[in-house]
Amino acid sequence: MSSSPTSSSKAKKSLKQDVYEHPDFYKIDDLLTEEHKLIRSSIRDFVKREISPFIEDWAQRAFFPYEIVRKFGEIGAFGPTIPLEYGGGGMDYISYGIIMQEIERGDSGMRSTASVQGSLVMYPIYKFGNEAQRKKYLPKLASGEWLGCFGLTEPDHGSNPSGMVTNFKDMGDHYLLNGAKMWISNSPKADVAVVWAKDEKGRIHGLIVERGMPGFTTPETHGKWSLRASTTGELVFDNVKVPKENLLPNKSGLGAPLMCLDSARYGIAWGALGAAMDCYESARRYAAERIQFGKPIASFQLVQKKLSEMLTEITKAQLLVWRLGMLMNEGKATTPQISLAKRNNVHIALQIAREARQIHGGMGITGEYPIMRHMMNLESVVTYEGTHDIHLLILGNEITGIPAFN
Ligand code: TGC
Ligand code: FAD
Repeated sequence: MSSSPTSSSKAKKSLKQDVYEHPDFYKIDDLLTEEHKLIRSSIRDFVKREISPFIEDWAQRAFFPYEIVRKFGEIGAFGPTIPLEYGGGGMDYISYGIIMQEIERGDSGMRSTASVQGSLVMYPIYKFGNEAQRKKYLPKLASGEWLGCFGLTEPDHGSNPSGMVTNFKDMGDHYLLNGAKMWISNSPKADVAVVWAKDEKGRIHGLIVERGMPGFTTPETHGKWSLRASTTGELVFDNVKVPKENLLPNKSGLGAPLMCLDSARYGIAWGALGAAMDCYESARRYAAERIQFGKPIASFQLVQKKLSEMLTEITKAQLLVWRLGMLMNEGKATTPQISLAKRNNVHIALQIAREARQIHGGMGITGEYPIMRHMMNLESVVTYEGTHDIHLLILGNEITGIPAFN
């Protein structure tokens, strides 16, 4: 019987088994605590059990498995750094990063669901909300009873959110919200949306908008070739009456949503590394098993070059996020440091996915292996939360003191 991994039955078996173990060439595990390793193994087990066996089918069908929201709540994937009294995990930033890494190892779209809920919905309510808002929303979001979304991007204002036109007027006993947001992860299923809009003076504020408020709709965006297991849509506000108690009172201005983005971009730096490691491990195993010219393809220098370069970039990226996590724990991480890590790690993940795709030959384009799905997902990850070039400009501004955005 042939031992070729192109045999469909063997490929299916290996997909179901999900034998992933992470590469650790520089013994970075020695830098982690026992608690970090425990968190990693429990999330990894969850991904192997609840995501890996189904994700190819969900992605192929562009199906968002809504029941994953409750399951993420049960394993503590929502708001790991939010204090325990509000239902969060009360964990440090390395733990948060590890959770994002393990989930994105399974699928970037699944990580999107978790990081939007934690960093972009729970974080602003915790940070900029009052006590009544924290108590009302955070426990339900942490448990997965409610799903949230974050509305910053508009059809005509993506990289430049300060130009947003979504606005609200003070009507005495309520605010009247008008406008539209686009490309919003989770929106079609979300119970609550943290929406950024301008007041009558042009100042940006966060508002909590709830499903069911008349004039608020969330049309789904169809036809994506990326993040197909994540649901994406619009937020449309047509004279929506928002109660005054739904305004986040403790911070206004563009700095408020940008602070949320710092937290989410940090999680993405870890997450993209997870996708990169999955591609690398799959390519390493495939190269050892796949025979061409009478030998495993792993014996050819050009394949070894690809694998060596992948491991080099993964090791550098692992060190980068670990150090950044320590800075986050100390409250010392800066926005440009986060930009560097998000930009680098998503970039190397995309490069690794492309090289891994080549190592898998024709099999690399199928759903038998995770590569093509990771590659297509990463095309969104390199664009959202600030594009590759916007992060370059954030770094350029830091180096030179001259903003080159406009
Ligand atoms: P700029 O003039 O630099 O700053 C405006 C004000 O904000 C302050 N600020 C910050 N405050 C706190 N934390 C930060 N990180 C901050 N960064 C800036 C700044 O001091 C200033 O304050 P003030 O008092 O002087 O007004 O703003 P700018 O308009 O020039 O824009 C800079 C730029 C281009 C870097 C920024 O707009 C940007 O990052 N654009 C990219 C947009 C983006 O990332 N959108 C993401 C949307 S959400 C998303 O994609 C979710 S996907 C999630 C998923 O599915 O996983
Ligand atoms: P544009 O801003 O139009 O950029 C187009 C190109 O121009 C890019 O290459 C960009 O780098 C370049 N460019 C723009 N300005 C400059 C400049 N000054 N200098 C040099 N180059 C420049 N947003 C949310 O608010 N919430 C979400 O939950 C969310 N989820 C998303 C999910 C998906 C699947 C996707 C694809 C996007 C999501 N986004 C979300 C939106 C995302 O943040 C934006 O797509 C992103 O910020 C880029 O905006 P844009 O698509 O309008 O591109």
